[in-house]
Amino acid sequence: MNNERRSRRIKPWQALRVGAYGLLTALLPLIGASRAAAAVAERPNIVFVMPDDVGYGDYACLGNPIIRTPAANAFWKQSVRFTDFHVSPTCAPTRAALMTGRHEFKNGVTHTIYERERLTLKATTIAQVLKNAGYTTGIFGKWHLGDEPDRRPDRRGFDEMFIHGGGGIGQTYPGSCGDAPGNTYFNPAILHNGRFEKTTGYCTDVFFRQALEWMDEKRKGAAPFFAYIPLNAAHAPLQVPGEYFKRYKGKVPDDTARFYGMIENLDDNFGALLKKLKEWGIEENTLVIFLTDNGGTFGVKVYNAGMRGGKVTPYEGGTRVPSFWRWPAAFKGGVDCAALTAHIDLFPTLAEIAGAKLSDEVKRQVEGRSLLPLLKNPKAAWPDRVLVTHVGRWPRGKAAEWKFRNCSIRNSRFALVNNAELYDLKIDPGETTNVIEQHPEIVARLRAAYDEWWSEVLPRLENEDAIGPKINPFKALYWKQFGGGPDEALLRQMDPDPANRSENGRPGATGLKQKNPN
Ligand SMILES: [Ca+2]
Repeated sequence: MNNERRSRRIKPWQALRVGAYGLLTALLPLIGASRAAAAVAERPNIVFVMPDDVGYGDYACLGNPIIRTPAANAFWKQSVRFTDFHVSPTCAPTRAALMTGRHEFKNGVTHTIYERERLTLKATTIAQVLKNAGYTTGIFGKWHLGDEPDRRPDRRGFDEMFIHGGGGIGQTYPGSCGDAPGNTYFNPAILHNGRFEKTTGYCTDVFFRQALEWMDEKRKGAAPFFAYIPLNAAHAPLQVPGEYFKRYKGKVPDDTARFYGMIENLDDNFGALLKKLKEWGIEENTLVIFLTDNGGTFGVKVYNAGMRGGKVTPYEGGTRVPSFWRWPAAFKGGVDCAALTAHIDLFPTLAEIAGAKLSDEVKRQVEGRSLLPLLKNPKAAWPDRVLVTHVGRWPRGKAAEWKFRNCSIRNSRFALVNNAELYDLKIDPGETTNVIEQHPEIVARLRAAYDEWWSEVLPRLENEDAIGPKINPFKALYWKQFGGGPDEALLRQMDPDPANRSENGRPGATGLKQKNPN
């Protein structure tokens, strides 16, 4: 066999190992029949941990002077850290982009409630791709891409499903988006593969415990596993074990103290997970990804890493998040990568690592790029690109009028915000000085790209006029299992009739309002 033919036969995951196991990889073609098995065994497990509503400024390793995040700090030291990594400004949109490799609007996701959080059934998820490539897949925590039976993760590529409903534990919104009745962050009822379990403990502890039990079982099997652990913490309501709140009480405002406590609790769980991977002897060949799902919230007023804005804004503070990647067997950690990267890159990265064969349709779906070249060499060539952010959340039927409201379009140097403000991020990362007059050519280019993008997405907003069921599906399922039903007030709260909504998109005529519908 000549070298050319041999190199064509090396699978992507084998090629990755050349650095660490060059000799082994070189010998693989000589091993004959066992070669294929050896190659498959080398594919890593994948563990993807994503806190909710935690920003770039909420980690000690990223400059926060108050919070304690020892596990994240240690992990940061071992990881490739993307320092210009962007997600969407809110929860469901980011999740839609992560699961599909394309902008959330192309998946019909333009909000976090009112059926506009539902991921189009036409999309293929990364879980489906990994499953088809031989992985076993599990989700533990917050899905937030549709609560109806055909929208849930067990129908979107996850073998194991352990989730709350809606965008958060205890939520109730009109239509389909809502959690089991009466749930709080302590002892919540969680949907486990189609039946509710009444759990014991704090929500974050519960999700990690379940994920670890599942990983412990799956690590003994032949297939590599994909464990997706999107926590609902530290999203509001700020319910936190008292001992964690006490650690920050008096040092920062009370709401931030609760928020920091939730993050430290999550960090303790993350540390315990990393310790388990080591104990189990699978640390070397497990890819662990840690990122957050939108910009900062209750910590922004204390420390925001020099950025402008937070969650639900189109500025840097709304979308730039921590993004740490560790896979000891394949690439070195302890380095920053400054390339402009994003949530849409996760899908193609994992697909390549898994050696998945993508259909032409799925290839057309994916807009992101594989991060593998950067993970192996953070200074690898990375052609400049344009990324679009739009906060969405327009009142029903107003999409066309919202084209230039709460949006930004950026390349690696400039961000054009709301079609009226241009920031030179290289010299002004805090977006303080509008330089739109100084760079007419840049503005023209970004505007043209935005126009093209908008005309492409507008016809694909399939959820805009959707009307959900009268009862939240999670609640209906819960009552079916345990008995009970809604009272009048809850019925009004779940009423999907758009006439009962106020113009700003919050429940109107019902008089029942909730904060932070994200
Ligand atoms: Ca969020």
